[in-house]
Amino acid sequence: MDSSPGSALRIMLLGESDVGKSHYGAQLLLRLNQKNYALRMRGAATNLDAFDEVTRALAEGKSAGHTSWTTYLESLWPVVDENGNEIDLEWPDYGGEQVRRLIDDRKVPLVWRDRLLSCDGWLLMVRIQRSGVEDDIFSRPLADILSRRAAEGVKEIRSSIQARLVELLQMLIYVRGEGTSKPLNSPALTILLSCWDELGSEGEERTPAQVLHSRLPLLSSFVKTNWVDDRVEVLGLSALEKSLQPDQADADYIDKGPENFGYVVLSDGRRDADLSLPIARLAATLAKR
Ligand SMILES: Nc1nc2c(ncn2[C@@H]2O[C@H](COP(=O)(O)OP(=O)(O)OP(=O)(O)O)[C@@H](O)[C@H]2O)c(=O)[nH]1
Ligand SMILES: [Mg+2]
Repeated sequence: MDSSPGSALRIMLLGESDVGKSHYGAQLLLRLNQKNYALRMRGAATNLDAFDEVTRALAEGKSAGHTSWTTYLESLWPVVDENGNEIDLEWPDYGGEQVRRLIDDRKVPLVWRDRLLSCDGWLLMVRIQRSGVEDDIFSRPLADILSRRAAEGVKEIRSSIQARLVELLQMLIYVRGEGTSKPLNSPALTILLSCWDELGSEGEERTPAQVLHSRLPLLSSFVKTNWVDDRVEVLGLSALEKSLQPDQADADYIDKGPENFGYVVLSDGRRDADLSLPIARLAATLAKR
């Protein structure tokens, strides 16, 4: 295999804990090692430790555990696209707790600042089924919320997930020094609605942008207002295609192999087994600039 240096592509994968970052990483690796997808490996990947445990669990038809919150690992995946463009993909895996802290503390530690400044595109993973729009000041009048919380004896008003994600994006845009006075060209952004299989019939009837608009309207309009149309994309992702258990093997997974599960939902709602498409498309968008 050829492993001459390609053009470096740093993707900042952003997602709180439990959105599916590690399982996507492991399934993506399996896809990249096959020949029939938009991206494929052209040399030896380095630093795959982060994915070993998940890959092992999936081969046994089980799901793996959380990534320790202090972990931050970056692996280098030399890939080539269908047009022969060689790309060195830097792919991170980390405990999503770190992103939660960025939002809660409203502070971006230096290491994260450096990562954000040097990356080319953002891939924001949102697990829509776990992102219910709770009551917050964006969805209901404050007086309503206060009276309900008082009745329920709840003291703290937490912002909803969509408010937190908007806050995260605002913070990151600020760190990159990109003002929002005009729509953003850079960084290109892909919102990946993960665990799409959990949506059931809604996932069959709606496109990813429609799901984002109906479930997380604040995030949807923030992105529409602040990004140039062709620099942002909303896709669905089901890295596993179904729920797996940590302690009970799924017979189908063992029979067919984990590489035969998982799909991406494209903007028009079509499903595609090629889990490398979100990255291939982001790389193509970045190449256009
Ligand atoms: N149904 C379904 N479950 C999934 C899918 N992808 C991941 N999961 C499950 O979601 C849970 C979280 O996935 P992880 O990949 O560990 O999430 P993470 O973002 O790496 O979480 P942290 O390591 O805590 O940051 C696991 O129990 C997975 O089995 C999917 O496509 N469909
Ligand atoms: Mg993880």
